[in-house]
Amino acid sequence: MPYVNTKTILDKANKEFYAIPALNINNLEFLQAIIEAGIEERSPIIVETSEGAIKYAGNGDIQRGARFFVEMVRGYADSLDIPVALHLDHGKTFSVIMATITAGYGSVMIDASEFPFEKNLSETRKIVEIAHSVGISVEAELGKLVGIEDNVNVKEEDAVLVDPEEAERFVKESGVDFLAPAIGTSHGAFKFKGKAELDFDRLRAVKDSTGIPLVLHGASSVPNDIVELAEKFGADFKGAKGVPEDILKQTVDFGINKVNTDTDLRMAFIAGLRETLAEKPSEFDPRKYFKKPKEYVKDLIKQRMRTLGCSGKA
Ligand code: PGH
Ligand code: CA
Ligand code: ZN
Repeated sequence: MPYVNTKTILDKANKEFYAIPALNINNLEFLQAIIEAGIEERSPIIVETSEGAIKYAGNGDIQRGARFFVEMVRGYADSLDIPVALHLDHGKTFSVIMATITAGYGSVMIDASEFPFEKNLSETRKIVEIAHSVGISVEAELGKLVGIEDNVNVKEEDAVLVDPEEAERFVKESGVDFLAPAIGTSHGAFKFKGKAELDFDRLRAVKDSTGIPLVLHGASSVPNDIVELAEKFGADFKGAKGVPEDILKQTVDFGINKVNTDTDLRMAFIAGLRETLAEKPSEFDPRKYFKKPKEYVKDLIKQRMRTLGCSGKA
């Protein structure tokens, strides 16, 4: 049960009321940490890459980057007995979406959420037609999240929460497999100035009207112990704040099945890297200074899998 279509994993989660963290990677070390966590928790795994990650991995060549990730993830998945899926996160460029479909990704996100509803719908429908014709599932987004999206800053005044009635029509007319409704989260490490609050009523209404697997973007919790550890070794993450673990759990109760997580992995990795560099100044073997970062990333993911209820579901 190695490399699978993302829909297989998410349809089961939807039916059985749990969620899977969808974990962003840019390189080998994050994948290794994710795989280890999945094995130890017996959880299904969803790995995702942004367009930026694909460009990075391909050294500027998107075909090469997409193929690289498919080979790497499938190479690991083939030797496992837990399901592993590879997903394109925030696909915005037709050529990148096509490169991932051709390379063998299990699902793609078409993020046309910055456009007006009708254009978002038509762009999404176009990708659904192409992807479904080759058995690949599709995620789309409704409403707009604030924060950094692959280095583009979406301003607070431009944020819009999802409209549940629009969501129903959007899902029906686009044929999309998974939907990301904007309910108050944002990307990055600085999500809330005051209290962390999400619009659960809106989330519940979207679930009731669509019934499909729902995706929470901007779902990192930015754990205090990680922030403190990184700051102890010289980082400056002043004001960092994420979605508290108990709120994440509540989103699952209201219908979230895929929990997009990038910032937390980056922060755990950097905390471990800073610690190692500070404590072992004479070390120059990268495999050794990646050891602690990978451990911290793995531990964070294992904890998240328990919170979301996917441990033991593989
Ligand atoms: C995310 C990740 N990726 O699509 O939504 O969000 O910045 O909260 O990890 P975070
Ligand atoms: Ca978006
Ligand atoms: Zn996102």
